[in-house]
Order: sequence, then structure tokens, then C-alpha cells
Amino acid sequence: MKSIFTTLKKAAPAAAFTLAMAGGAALQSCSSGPGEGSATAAGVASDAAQAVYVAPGKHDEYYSFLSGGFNGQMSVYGLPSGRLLKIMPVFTQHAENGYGYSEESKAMLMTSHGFVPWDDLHHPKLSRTNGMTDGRWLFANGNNTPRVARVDLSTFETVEIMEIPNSAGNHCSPYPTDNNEYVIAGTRFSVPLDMKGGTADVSMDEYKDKFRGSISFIKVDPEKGDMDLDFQILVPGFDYDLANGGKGPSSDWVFFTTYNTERSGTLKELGASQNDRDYLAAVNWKLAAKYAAEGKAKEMPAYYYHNKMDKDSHIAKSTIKKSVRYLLPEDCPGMMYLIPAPKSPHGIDVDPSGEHMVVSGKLAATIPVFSFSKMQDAIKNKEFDGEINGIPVFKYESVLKAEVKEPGLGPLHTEFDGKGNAYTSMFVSSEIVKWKLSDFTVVDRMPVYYSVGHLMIPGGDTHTPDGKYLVAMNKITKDRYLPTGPELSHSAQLIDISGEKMRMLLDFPTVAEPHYAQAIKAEKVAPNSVKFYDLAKNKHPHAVKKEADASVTREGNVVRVKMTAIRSHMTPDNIEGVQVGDTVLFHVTNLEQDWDVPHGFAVMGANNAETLIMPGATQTLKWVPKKEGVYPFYCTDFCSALHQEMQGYIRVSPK
Ligand code: CUK
Ligand code: CUA
Repeated sequence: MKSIFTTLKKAAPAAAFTLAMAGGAALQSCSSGPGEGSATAAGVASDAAQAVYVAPGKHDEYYSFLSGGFNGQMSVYGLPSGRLLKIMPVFTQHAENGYGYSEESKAMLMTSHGFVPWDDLHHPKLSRTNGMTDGRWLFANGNNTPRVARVDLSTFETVEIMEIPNSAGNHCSPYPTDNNEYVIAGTRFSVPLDMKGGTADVSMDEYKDKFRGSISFIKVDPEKGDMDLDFQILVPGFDYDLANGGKGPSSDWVFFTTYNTERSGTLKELGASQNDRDYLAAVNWKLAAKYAAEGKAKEMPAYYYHNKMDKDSHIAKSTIKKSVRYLLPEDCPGMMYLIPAPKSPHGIDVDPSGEHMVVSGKLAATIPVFSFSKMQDAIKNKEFDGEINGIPVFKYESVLKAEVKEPGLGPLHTEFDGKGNAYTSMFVSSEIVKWKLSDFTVVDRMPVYYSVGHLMIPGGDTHTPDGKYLVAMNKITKDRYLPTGPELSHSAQLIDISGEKMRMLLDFPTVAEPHYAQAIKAEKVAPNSVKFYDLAKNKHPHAVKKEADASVTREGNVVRVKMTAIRSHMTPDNIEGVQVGDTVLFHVTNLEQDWDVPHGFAVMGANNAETLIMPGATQTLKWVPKKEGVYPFYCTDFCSALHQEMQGYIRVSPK
């Protein structure tokens, strides 16, 4: 064991140096001048164009869902074409359709900190049935103000957002178990819990004693998908990076990489982190659920929001939660173990058989692969090397299966093709490395441009991957596209992995910063796609279902305009009786019962956004006019030959 960690220690400074230099290296290739960025064209398969060509009018084979990172949304791309199909707002206001601006959707973005219309979205995860992605829902994490969202893939809309208490960073999240029994969300930062529903104001010197992390167990309704925070495990105050579930024999387990296991309040310079190793935490989620059900859980005050979109009214409602149940690992034997892992590990990925846990230590010289069956034996034989907060720590050798030697520099994440191969992204050496699960040897490498973060194979995180394509999500773009000022769109690259050798097929730009992605065969999603909402079932309290019922009414200084929109007019289109300072609520109902005919609504000077109303639905734009005058309003979505005629005026008189 000593020798392994000595090797790691030696390798670490070199890797750290290269990490700092990665940007510089990329810059050099940029300075080679316009047109020469295609120096890599040699690496592109000669029939690449044909492999990604989807003829006009034809559909892609896969939907892929890329996270938007600091843009807080997710985007939908077709594969193999790389066509952008949609941007789905999740944690971020979206002026394009009024999400987070309309009165109906504002509650989706409420938190214990108030209205927070931004977040950092890293990991989309598809819902599962028997461990396979089923195309019903897409879960995603908000890192900054810890939240987990659920998107309904019949409408491609965010329908639920759950705030996570006792968490900060929410990075190892969200991980649905085989049948979405739970969506599991782990904190990144540990925080000093006061057990009174907040963080305590303690000195940073008390870090070791007072800080705790949390793993949240969110129950998911098997039919409706509704989420509910069942309980948390309050784990030792490390930092937690990534998580992934087991499969097959290990499907009762979920694994977390950790760093800062010396529990220090500062990580300034990597050298400040003293230990040669950190841990891979293994949690038996089924046993945890059993402990919680059997009364082992205690309750503490908490304060967090749970926001849900009502299906029939399309109005989001917030529920404020006041407590949370928790388990302490020290009270729950057998629930949690720690496996020593190279310092500062990042990704943890379990192979399709469920036997191999691959830990990508971004500063490590090798990739350790742990064995689930050895772990089971080590538990039986008590091959431990001490404990932390009552959590047994395994001896490294007792759980280690093998190490992938000389994989490259800066391993981050691994996915699988279902044909016995693993693919690991190398941030520092900018490449995808293919290695064999049978003997852990590297068999192929593909340079990517530049500095890849996550990679994704459709189903590559399940027991049955679809090993045809791989998408590399690169952090740095540099010379890959026409320059667009200091910031360039991030670049994704599509690689054919169907043969022995990887073949580079396509570059495509992405929206903001994709960290992770999921992909699924189109036939699992497309047939369920809703085409329009049934007007008869519209339960919005201010919906009007025919033009004759449109109205303008006043209650105090609130003026309600119940308006209809249908090709090609709005009713009413001449509105009187509004005064400066009134609150005007435009409740616009789209009367269309036809696919892909939204109407938009905007009024001059309104300082929020437009709203885009789907066929059969009602949306509300709030406006407080500040000056008298006659204000035009109009439909913003080109809907028919007479779209430009969909307009009207509202007159505002002095008070
Ligand atoms: S990730 Cu969030 S820092 Cu490797 Cu999943 Cu990019
Ligand atoms: Cu309705 Cu344009």
C-alpha cells in the first residue's frame, strides 16, 4: 500500500503543473493561425460526414440532454447530428418563454433564501425502470442553492424543484436508484449544523468537530414522479465530489468520492491537503432506508422549499417544509464504509456488471479499480484499518482489484460500452482513453479539443450501455470555432465507438457549460411527447375558453384582463379603464388545439419578459404601468400569415 501512495505522491506535482499549463498548450495551437486549427482534421474519420448526416426532414437516433452549467438550464441535442432541438430552463429565468417571469412559474424558483432565479446545473440523470433509462423524467442538480429538479419528458418542462437542507454545493447529485426508489443527492461542502434548522455561526477552528455533510434520500412517486425528501444521512465533514449507483449485485449501494478528508477549513494550494489519500464512501441505501423506516431516524428542524407545477392549471405552488429526518452513521452499523482512494478523487463510475468501481483521481498516476465482491468479503472478514465517526475504513489492498497503468494525465470520469471496455476522460492530457475491463490495459486513445470534463455514452452509466457513440464535453474551445470575442461556445465532440478504434466524427457547440449529459434512444421519448394541452381540462382559475368570455375586471387597484389568443387575433384588443399604478394582470389563454402553435404576448415597456402560451394553456404577465399613454401589445411568436395583425392597445389614464 505504501508504494502505491508513494507513486501517487510523486506523480501529483507533475500532474498539477501540467494542469496549470493545459490552457497554455491549447493557446499555442491557436497561434498557428486561421485555418490551421484543422491540424486535427487528420484525426477525423474520412466518412465522418456520412456517419452524422441526418437528411432534412429525418429524425436523429438519440435524444441527448446536456447540462448548462452556470447557465442553469439543460439543452436537448439530437445525435448523431448534433442539432440543438431545445433549451429547457430549470433553475434560471428564461425570457424566451417567460419561465421564472410569468406569475404561474415564479414559485418554481422560490427557496429559503427567497426568489433565486439562477443556479449551476451539472448533472442530468434520466429516470430508471429496472436499472434502464425509461425516458419518463430527467432529474438535475442545482449546485449553488442546493436543489434537485425534475423535468417531465412528455412536455420537456421543469415540473418540480426540491430544495435540499443541510447541504451546500449539492454536487454529488442526483442519482436515481434502479427504479427511482430514491433520487440521492450529496452535499459538496460540509456545513456546521446547528440542528435548529440552519447553519451555526462557529469558528473555522471548530471545523473538524462541528461540520457535517449530508446525503439526501428523495423518494419518487413511481406513477407521478413527485418527489419527497424522506431522510438524510449526516456524514463526516469531508467535502464530497461525485456519486454513482451500483448495478446488478451492487445495486443496493451508492458510492461517493470525497476530498478534504483531513477536514480543514481551507484548501488553499493543493499542498494544504495533507493526506496521501482520501476516500470512496460506500453507502448501502437499501439498509439506510430500512433503518429510517424502523425508527432509527431522528428529526431536526429544517427550512426548505418544495415547488411543484400543477398539471391542470400550469400554476406552480411552493410548500415550505419545517423539519427533516436524519440518520447518523455511528448509529447504523453496516450502512456506510470508507475505501481509501488516491488524493482528491473526482469521478466514481460503476461498470455494467456492477463489480468494478472505477475511481478517477484527477491527480493520480493510475486509475484504481475496486471490486464489489472483494468489498463484500472484506466486510465479512472485518479487514478494516480504523474508523471515522464509527464508519469502518477498509484496508486499500483488501478492496482493490487492479490499477489501470499509465492511462494519461488528469483522469476525471469513466463510462462503458457494454462490450467489455471502459472510456476515461483525461482533463490534463486532453484525450479519451479506452481500456479493457478484462485486464485493465489501455487499448486506444483519442485526442479531444481541449481539456475534456465528463464524457457520455448513451446508457453508459447503466447495466446495458448502447456502445455506439461517445460525447466528449470539453472545457476549453480556443481555435476550434470562428472566434467570437473572448468567450467561445464550449465544444462537444462526437466519437464513434462501435469499432476497435475510436473515430472522431463531429464538433458541435453547446449552450453554456455542459458538465454531464444523458442520452436515450428517441423511440423511448418521442411517442409520449405531448402536442398540445387539452383546453377542456385547463383548470387555471383565470382561463377563458371562448372569446365571448374574455373580460376586463377591476378589484381595487388590480385589473384582470382575461384574454384569448387564436390565429389571428387577441380578445379584447382595445382595453380601457386602466390607471397609472394599477397592477394589470394579463391572463392569456391560447385557444388553439393544434401542435406547435404557441402564441406569445408582450406589452410595450413591461419590465419583465414576454410570455409564451402553449396551445390550451393560460399564462399571466404582470404589468404596473408608470406613465399614462396608449400602449401597444402583440403576439411575439410568428404563428400565421396574419401574425403581425395579432395586436392591440391598452390605454392608461392618470390616477
Ligand atoms: S463535474 Cu461538476 S465540476 Cu466533473 Cu460532474 Cu464538472
Ligand atoms: Cu399569435 Cu403570432
